[in-house]
Amino acid sequence: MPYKIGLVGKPSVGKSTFFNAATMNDIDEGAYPFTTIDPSIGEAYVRVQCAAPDFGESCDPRVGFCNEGTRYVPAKLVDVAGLIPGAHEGKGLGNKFLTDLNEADVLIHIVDFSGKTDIEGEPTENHDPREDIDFLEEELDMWYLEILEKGIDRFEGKHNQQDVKLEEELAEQMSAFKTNKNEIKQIILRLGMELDPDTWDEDDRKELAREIRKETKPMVIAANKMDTEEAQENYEKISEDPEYEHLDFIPSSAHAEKALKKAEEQGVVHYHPGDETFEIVEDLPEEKEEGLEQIREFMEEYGGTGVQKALESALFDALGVMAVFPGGADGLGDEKGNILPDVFLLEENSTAEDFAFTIHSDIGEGFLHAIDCRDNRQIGADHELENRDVIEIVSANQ
Ligand SMILES: Nc1nc2c(ncn2[C@@H]2O[C@H](COP(=O)(O)OP(=O)(O)OP(=O)(O)O)[C@@H](O)[C@H]2O)c(=O)[nH]1
Ligand SMILES: [Mg+2]
Repeated sequence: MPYKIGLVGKPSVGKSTFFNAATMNDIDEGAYPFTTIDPSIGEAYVRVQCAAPDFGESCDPRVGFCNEGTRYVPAKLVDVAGLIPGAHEGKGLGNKFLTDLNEADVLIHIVDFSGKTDIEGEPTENHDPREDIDFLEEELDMWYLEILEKGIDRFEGKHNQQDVKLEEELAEQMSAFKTNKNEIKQIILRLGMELDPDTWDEDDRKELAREIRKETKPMVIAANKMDTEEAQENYEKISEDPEYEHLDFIPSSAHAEKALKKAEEQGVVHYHPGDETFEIVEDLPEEKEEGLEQIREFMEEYGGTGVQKALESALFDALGVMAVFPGGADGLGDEKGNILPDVFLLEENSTAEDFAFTIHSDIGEGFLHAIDCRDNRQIGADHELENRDVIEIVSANQ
């Protein structure tokens, strides 16, 4: 299953624009709340340094593409409806949003840094983006808390039965969040709480819900609409605010990314998504050239449009995945001679055997050993892989 990145935020922050820029789709964007109602899923790409050049080869990707040693690997992106305070009680589009969101393994919180939309996404002036950052986390926590409370009730209802374990009941109730009993138990103990909900007060419950949310829905923040002066001023202020020091903001402009991709399609510029700048390759009317030069100024200041960076930060930093290439000790080509056609994204600390199961369950079932193609060393089932490893799996089921 490919990883899914979800876009969250209040209405009108630019989620759909970001989605369109990253996936080259054309879903509705609008300066009014709840432009989006039904979720869209599209294919975006994250960059991985290709392993083929390390072997003096160039690759033939089956999916995605490779550009001068930078491999663009597909990842799913989900755009959902906006969320407003009180969503967990059904405000706005309410729980529908939350259910759609559960599809995602990791979130990008898109925040309108220009301050030109209020907390419900209606036009205004001088809105403080910090309010948006706080409310979204709170809203997600309340959603988790509600489900956690149901789990606690479920446990208490079975209290007199033998062999009922708290962590099992909670994990069962919260299974839609892709958690499990071990994770829940670890979080409870890490918080210094007892495995007995009778000893928990309201704050304990809330803190537990928050920690489970953080663990199961890691998140990065994209400071969007950074092409506007107001957003740049807010960014200066907020990045110096000690209360927000623990968060990493990725300055972004979904507008700029979309404009550059369109210009690339029209053959007007050379731009590789994620690059810090671009090249104009055609004579343009003055107005159009000026528009592009403004985008360039912004990109040079912030190191690109931020769209690609946000996607990669979500997957590689927040979720912590790595890229592993299936290869062969006798050469990197498959049966048709294609060089390193595949690359898989796996959780950090995955083993050679996990990798075999990711390729195919049959290959995993028949796992004998693996070979690290960089030094032709044989490795065992439990050997932990590293980012950009090239691995041959030797399986009885090949
Ligand atoms: N200046 C600027 N405006 C942007 C940017 N991204 C989006 N917008 C504008 O913000 C408005 C809202 O954009 P959408 O993409 O529809 O926002 P959304 O978050 O999907 O909104 P809902 O679907 O209603 O939740 C539109 O007018 C966009 O043109 C950006 O990077 N810079
Ligand atoms: Mg939208």
